Amino acid sequence: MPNQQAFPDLPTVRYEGPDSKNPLAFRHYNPDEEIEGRSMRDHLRFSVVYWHTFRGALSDPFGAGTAIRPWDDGSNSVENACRRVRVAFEFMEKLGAPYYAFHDRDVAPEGATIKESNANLDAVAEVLKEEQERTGIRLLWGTACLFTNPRFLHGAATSCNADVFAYAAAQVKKAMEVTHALGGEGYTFWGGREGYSTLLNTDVKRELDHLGQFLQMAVDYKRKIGFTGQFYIEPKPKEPTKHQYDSDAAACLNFLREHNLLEHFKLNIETNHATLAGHTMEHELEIALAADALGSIDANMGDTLLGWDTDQFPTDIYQTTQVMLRVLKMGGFTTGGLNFDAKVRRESFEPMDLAYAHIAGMDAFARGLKIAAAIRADGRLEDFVKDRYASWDDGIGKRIESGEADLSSLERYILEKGEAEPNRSGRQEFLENLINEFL
Ligand code: XUL
Ligand code: CO
Repeated sequence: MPNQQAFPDLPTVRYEGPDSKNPLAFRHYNPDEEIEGRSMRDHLRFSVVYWHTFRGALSDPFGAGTAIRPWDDGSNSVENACRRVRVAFEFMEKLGAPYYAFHDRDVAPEGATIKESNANLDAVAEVLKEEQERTGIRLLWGTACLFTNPRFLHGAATSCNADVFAYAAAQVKKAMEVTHALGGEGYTFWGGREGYSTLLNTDVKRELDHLGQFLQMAVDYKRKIGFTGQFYIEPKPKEPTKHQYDSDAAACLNFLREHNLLEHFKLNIETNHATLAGHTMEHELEIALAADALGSIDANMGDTLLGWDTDQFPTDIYQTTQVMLRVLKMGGFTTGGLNFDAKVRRESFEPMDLAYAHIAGMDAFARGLKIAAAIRADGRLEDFVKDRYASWDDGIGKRIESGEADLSSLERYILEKGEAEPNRSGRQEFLENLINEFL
């Protein structure tokens, strides 16, 4: 039974079907319902983030935090941190979220020394472990916060100061150990300040090489402690820096390839980061998929009228459909999941807003999953794309794909043929209308 402390007005959220008017029920997320032979729970693998949901004060650059969190005494004590863990698990259990994710410094307070910080983290990890065992909720991934403390103002692994690199390494070592001890299924590297504000003071080549070394050390240590979770890199183009090195999926893949790290990492793609990079989310997912490197998703959405990382809860069904089309195309998540890296608006300051927000996100993705599965079952979209490339299935196309052609043989072919037939229509509007049939 869930604890009944911090969320007295939140019952265990249940599926009531599309006609329900109960705002504390799911209309579409029916965890045991099978889609393409797999339960919705296993398709979606929802994860609650600790940082926004339990540490976000709802401040913005112009104003103080507005969040009302009666269980939190606002202190930096380990006791407060441990109480918060119980609240987090009460919330996640009532919500029916199977996973969560955290940074080291979200769950436990930073001490005066790294030794003290490690002891704090160990103390809180004990409670995390207890609550994981009590509820069956698991850790999707852990990570280290290498961007909040002023020591990281020039970056962490890409800092101009070698001592800062060493500090970050020590912090990652500990965060990985704790993630491992908690049975984490992954570990994420988001380069909070791994980039630059101006090139005038920056040795790009040296910084990138340091980042490569840093990640290699993490790979080595992972092997040493027998941690088998998946490593992820999370692309983001800017904010807080002017430019982050891991700016988008393609840049991350190139970096990993250049530093011989590709086999050790997959990508954790975040919707609002994709749009900040000037891409659609589906573009980023396709690029990751094409390299067989799509690992996990930080599920949120941005606001096209605002130029920053608003981290809103994903409620746009068109977008969740596009995402789930790619997840299904991949054959489903293995270690990854849909991690709600999202925060309620500053105006949504009551504890119950956390529940409404997650229910909205979960239902939007459940609907996206159902719609995506229906589009796939219908088959017209897939057939159209397949057909569009039919010229590659035999004849000259097949010879090119199989490596049998060269420039001379292609010249002979086209001299004989005379002209390349104009291709068929791309039918974009027809396809957009086809998608709308299913919404
Ligand atoms: C920042 C962001 C991070 C990562 C984890 O924009 O998305 O919270 O997900 O460090
Ligand atoms: Co994120």
